Amino acid sequence: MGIFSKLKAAWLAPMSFESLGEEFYDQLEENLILGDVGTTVAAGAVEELRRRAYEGRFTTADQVKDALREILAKYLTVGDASLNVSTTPSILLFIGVNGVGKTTSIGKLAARFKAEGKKVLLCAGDTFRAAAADQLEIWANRAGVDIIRQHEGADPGAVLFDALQAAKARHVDVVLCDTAGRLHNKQNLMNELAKLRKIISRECPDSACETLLVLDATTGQNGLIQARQFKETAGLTGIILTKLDGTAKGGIVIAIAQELQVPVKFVGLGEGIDDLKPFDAKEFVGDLF
Ligand SMILES: Nc1nc2c(ncn2[C@@H]2O[C@H](COP(=O)(O)OP(=O)(O)OP(=O)(O)O)[C@@H](O)[C@H]2O)c(=O)[nH]1
Ligand SMILES: [Mg+2]
Repeated sequence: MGIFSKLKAAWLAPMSFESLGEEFYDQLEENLILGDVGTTVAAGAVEELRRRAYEGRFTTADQVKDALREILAKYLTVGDASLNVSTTPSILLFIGVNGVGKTTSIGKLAARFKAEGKKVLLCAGDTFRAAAADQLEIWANRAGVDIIRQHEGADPGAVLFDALQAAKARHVDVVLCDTAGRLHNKQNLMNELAKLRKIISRECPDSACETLLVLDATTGQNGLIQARQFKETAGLTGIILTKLDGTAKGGIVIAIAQELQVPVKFVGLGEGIDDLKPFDAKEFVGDLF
């Protein structure tokens, strides 16, 4: 259900746009909070809307909606929303809790880079289950790209090391590194991610490196807690928001962008190889309505 579905009545009611009623602002703020954008953004957005209304800028409900879209989109516009793959190799590390869509997003991005004519290498850094590397290998075949994998239980750092050496030797453009899903509050598992980051900066000091948090759009407030923890231990350069094809709207990324200043870079819209799109803040916010 969209953030504003409950507000329909308020939109349709005859309004005096010089002073949209207090009840409208209260409902709007409450619905923004229910939509997981966070209390800071909810209060800030309502405040800004109120200021514009006071300035007499609205004569139709559509203008109010447009203004709200624009205000919310501004909160989402932080940093650079494109992936930095400017060096050869460039390294993308995918992290996040279990089942959010890390491996699937890697498969989709691999196909995308391949279509752009880039040489792609996948790194099976999830050695926790043998099936994890198998799953990544299926994606490698689908996308028509190479993969570096080892046996189940191998040190993820060793697999990454191998992949980086191979990338340099084979003049690979982009290395996409999978990791095992982990809970953000399991410190030993989180430390492993910091170790992976160190290996990348040691082996490829001049490479562009992105650490991408994969986030399931159905995650509510817990998404912010996850993002804080992953940012603190592994650093984050971007977010991939998956499962936006469902009913979930993923409003939590507005709270994350506002608090952590981490941009959303791609969105997942299904399980297929083509179901990944660069993030568009205006479109995303429009879909909240
Ligand atoms: N509908 C939908 N399903 C998705 C999307 N992305 C991933 N999935 C599905 O979510 C499930 C989990 O995806 P994985 O890619 O295995 O997730 P993961 O983060 O690698 O999981 P772990 O390695 O177990 O932590 C699979 O069934 C995917 O097909 C998406 O954008 N939309
Ligand atoms: Mg996986």
